[in-house]
Amino acid sequence: MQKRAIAVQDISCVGRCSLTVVLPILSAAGINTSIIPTALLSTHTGEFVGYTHLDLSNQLSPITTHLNTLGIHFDSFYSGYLASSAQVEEIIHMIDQLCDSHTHVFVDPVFADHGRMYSLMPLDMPKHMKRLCSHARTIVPNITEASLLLDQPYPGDQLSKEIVTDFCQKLCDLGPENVVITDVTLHPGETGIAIFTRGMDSPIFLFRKHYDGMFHGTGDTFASFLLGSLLQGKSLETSARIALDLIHECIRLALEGGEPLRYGVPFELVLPKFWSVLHSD
Ligand code: PXL
Repeated sequence: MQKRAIAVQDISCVGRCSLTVVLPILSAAGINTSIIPTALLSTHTGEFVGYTHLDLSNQLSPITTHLNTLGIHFDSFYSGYLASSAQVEEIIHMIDQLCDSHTHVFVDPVFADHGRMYSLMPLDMPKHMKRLCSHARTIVPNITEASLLLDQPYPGDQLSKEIVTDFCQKLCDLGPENVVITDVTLHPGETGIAIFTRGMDSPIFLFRKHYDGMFHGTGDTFASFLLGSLLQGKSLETSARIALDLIHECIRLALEGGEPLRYGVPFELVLPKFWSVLHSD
């Protein structure tokens, strides 16, 4: 039976992030993917000026109420970028209405990167997002979001294995079983991820060559590869490894292709590889 997911995040018309990335990647993984848009923007909020922003909060409850009457089972509920901190309550309500005990609740607490909150993000978002994380089975913060969720200083280039381990343990204590932290740099020239499941003493670290630059939408792209792979039955570690290799290749292709980086990464070009890696043992 085909797996079914529902992705709850914004539509940014241009810039390859959130739903315009999540939907094709989960579909390429063979997942029947529904969406609930949280906001409609002309572009993402990084490196563009003059973008439009329509908060769709007033649609969330009516959509949820209607979908609830359909009685469908979602194998995964995936939340990402939210238009306001008030939307967190709506998302928790959606989880209550649309998920059952078998639904993999996957939360990407999208609100900050490189030590700073995104433009338009209310300052109380980390506090609210922390509540949402407590409802998740898996969360995928970057290192900036991890520190803000835990109300810890952003470690910057002081980051160490001990700090990442502490963050992973404390994030698990909020409720999730799995934590994957992205944008982990312990040594110059390398960036990677920390993969942690409750009960582990320390995370599994995976590193790849570091590319300089701001790569918009790569958190959403990484998370979508990870979830697609998890839903196809791969383990957390294998899925995270697949997602890391693919996002690394996307960034390499973005730099090679020469398109301005604000237009996101060419994830379309690695979808055939994603499909074949999902179908190999
Ligand atoms: O990629 C995260 C993201 C999603 N959606 C919007 C954004 C961003 C990051 O800047 O602005 C609208």
